[in-house]
Amino acid sequence: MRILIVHPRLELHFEALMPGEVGEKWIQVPALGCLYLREVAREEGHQADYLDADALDLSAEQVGRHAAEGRYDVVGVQLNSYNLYAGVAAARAVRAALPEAVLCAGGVHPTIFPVETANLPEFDAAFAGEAEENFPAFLRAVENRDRPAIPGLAWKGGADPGPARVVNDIDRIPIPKTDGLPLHRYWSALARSRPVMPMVTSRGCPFQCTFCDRPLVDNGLRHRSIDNVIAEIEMRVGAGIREFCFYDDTLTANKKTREGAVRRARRPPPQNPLRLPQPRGHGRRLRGPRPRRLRPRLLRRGVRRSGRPAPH
Ligand code: B12
Ligand code: SF4
Repeated sequence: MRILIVHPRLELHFEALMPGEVGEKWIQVPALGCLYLREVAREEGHQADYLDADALDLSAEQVGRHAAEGRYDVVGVQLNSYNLYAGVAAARAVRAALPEAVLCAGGVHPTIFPVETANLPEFDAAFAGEAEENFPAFLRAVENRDRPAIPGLAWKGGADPGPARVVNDIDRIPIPKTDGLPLHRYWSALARSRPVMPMVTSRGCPFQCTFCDRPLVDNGLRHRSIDNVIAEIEMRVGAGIREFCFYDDTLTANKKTREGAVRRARRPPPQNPLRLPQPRGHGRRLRGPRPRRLRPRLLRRGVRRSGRPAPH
């Protein structure tokens, strides 16, 4: 099948209430969750594409036209609460332009409201939580014109699916490729060079803060191996990526992975043939569960509040 996964353009509906600089863009990166799903769909033998309507500044109508031109069988839309209106508008435009396509939603908003999202007229199904297990199962169901009960997958008019199954060994999840991405559009006000790519070395969090949504979707803290993390860095550097933004829920939770990866990335050539720049970070982000011990160790390992990348 032909699959399209859409990261809708962010449209702020309350700009008039905010000081100008709050509405300004300070970062543009792809939606990592969508890239992971593009890769698992490809592994299942589908032709899967990712449309970064946010980075490309595409309106809902343009997304609809793109879907129709590509004659996609399934269109998935990433929905967070902050881009809900824009995501639903994009799905509506796809529905109008390509009525035969099956539409689904995933992301933080359907994770919290799976049944309500699936029952919106724009969607046929919605995913709660991580979808690397469920997206291929959903695609198989669509091919078989079936609606099996799958934990974490809400069908229109169906029951609450409960929490999703997740991949415990997250090294098994394929590393997302960057083909077809508008790399030149990815940047961050915190970075010194472009393009920038987001990355996670772990998923989940061991804590249960009451104000946070993570415990709702948390399936325990899971880490990628150092080899797997380094393989992604090497792949990205090969594609011309110059800086990374790490978006782990709790980057500082596992000392072994974190320090191991930093140590490996800092090895002098030839052990570090890519001659990666010295890793840097932002001092205030380094506060972990044991800040007094952790910070000096990370700082010794080369993580800096600021600094110049080593010359290539
Ligand atoms: C990286 C990140 C960012 C980055 C990049 C955002 C982007 N372009 O994707 C930046 C720094 C830009 C950012 C900004 C903001 N963010 Co943010 N961000 C995150 C963060 C830390 C990680 C997301 C991520 O990549 N996770 C890793 C991937 C692998 O997981 P995932 O995204 O959940 O994807 C999985 C599932 O959700 C699902 N899925 C996801 N998409 C889809 C699509 C389909 C079709 C399907 C089937 C499934 C599916 O499958 C994926 C694979 O398992 C989350 C916290 C979190 N842990 O979720 C907050 C989070 C998403 N952000 C949040 C917020 C509020 C914001 C801001 C509005 C903050 C602000 N006030 O400015 C802005 C929005 C600006 C913007 N233009 O996007 C909230 C959203 C809350 C909500 N209810 O929607 C979160 C949950 C943080 C929080 N707890 O408050 N953010
Ligand atoms: S992610 Fe942070 S805020 Fe959320 S439960 Fe974990 S430690 Fe608490």
